[in-house]
Amino acid sequence: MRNYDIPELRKLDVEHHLPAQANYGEIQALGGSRIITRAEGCTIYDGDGNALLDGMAGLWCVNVGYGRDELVQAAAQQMTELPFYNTFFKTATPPTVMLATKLAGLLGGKLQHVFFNSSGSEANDTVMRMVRHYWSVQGQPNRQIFISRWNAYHGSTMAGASLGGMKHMHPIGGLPIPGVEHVMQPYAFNEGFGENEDEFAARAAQAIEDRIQKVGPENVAAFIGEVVQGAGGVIIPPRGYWKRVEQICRKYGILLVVDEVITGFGRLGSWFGFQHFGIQPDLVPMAKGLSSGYLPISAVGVSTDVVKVLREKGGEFVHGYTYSGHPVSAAVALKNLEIIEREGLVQRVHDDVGPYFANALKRLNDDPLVGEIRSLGLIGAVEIVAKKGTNERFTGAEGKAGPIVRDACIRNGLMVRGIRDSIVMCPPLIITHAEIDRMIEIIAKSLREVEPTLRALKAE
Ligand code: PXG
Repeated sequence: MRNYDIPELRKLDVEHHLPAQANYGEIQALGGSRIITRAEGCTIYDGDGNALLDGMAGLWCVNVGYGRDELVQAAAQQMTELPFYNTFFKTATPPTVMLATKLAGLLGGKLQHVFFNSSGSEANDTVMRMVRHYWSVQGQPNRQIFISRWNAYHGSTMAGASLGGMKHMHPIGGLPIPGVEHVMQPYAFNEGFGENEDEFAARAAQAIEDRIQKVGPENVAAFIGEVVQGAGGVIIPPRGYWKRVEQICRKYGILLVVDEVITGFGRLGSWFGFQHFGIQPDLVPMAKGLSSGYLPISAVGVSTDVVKVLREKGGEFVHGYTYSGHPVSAAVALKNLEIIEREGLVQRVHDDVGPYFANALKRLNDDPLVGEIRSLGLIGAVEIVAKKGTNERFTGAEGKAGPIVRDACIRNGLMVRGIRDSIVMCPPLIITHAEIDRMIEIIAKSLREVEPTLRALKAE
């Protein structure tokens, strides 16, 4: 274990480092970021000697947990043999081809082709260009529009953030770029509180059809959605929603893009979320759990129907990244998938830890601050309300409850995400029952600790 001069690192962090999605004034006032120095299993350690149970699998990605020597060895071996070669010059490398083949098998059905990138955002940029190109070469260049949902997260690049429906992201960089339409999200606790589940599913899906008709079906290229919205607050769509969305896409002949960046690789107890919901997308962006975050890599699964058009009419697809199909990332991803398979982690989420997590969360149900708990596989959320039995937030402090509870959880040894008035969890798939119990205990304790603060905020 290396010894770091943490106060010096924090000082240098302020002086030179601009972290992702941060308020730089706030980081400066804080005197620098928390420095995470090492991790093992489901636990991360900071430079001040604190151990934190990682309820977020890093950033929704470390599916196989930390400290996997096999992944280190896979990277070392590939780096020794061939650290880099590109896929631009009618060339490819063994791990890249093998990973594409492996993913085609896991995706199944018509999803038999894979385009590689380094991040989820890049994957969605690829989706946008490929889909528009697909329509254009078929003589339908007017099919430009992507229909997405408010509060969706599809990345941080110009296309990714535009496809995303995070309103606060749009002013930064003058987004969204043209050709993206946002419709209501299937967020029952907010948008459909007290509504019958089937009716809410129908209403949320109808919003998509209404928009298609409004902008003209002949102008619509695709619908894009996360199977379960992650960064938006772990929003699990109501029963029947996805089937309806699929039917609408088929009815108007538009492509269905299912963003599996968070939900892929076992998170919901299936290899991919679309399999859980029983739908057949045309394109599937994925990242994160593909390599369990050990190295950056993302992919877009593409159907044979789309590739047929690209092959017959597409000409050169002038798109790609230096690191598309990076051999070291691909080798690590292959080994990561091997671990997931060998240890039966997808089945484990489905049969064991997923249900255990759902049951453990129920212990929070009686807390006066808890408005709803929800989970699917190993992803979950706790909604924080001012008045039990309602979805009323703390007035004067709307959107602040999540971060306040999160900070208390961190003080108590658990890393979670606070998203507006909820906290969300997405632990490594290897988490034990005892660790799940600890997670719930810490959340319960933290809720009790912050209640006076939250009630005081209300009075503000
Ligand atoms: N799609 C989805 C569904 C995501 O969750 C991306 C695309 C973009 O991936 P990259 O690798 O470009 O980050 C993501 C990423 C948060 C948070 O605040 C979530 C993500 C990234 C950063 C922060 O919860 N998800």
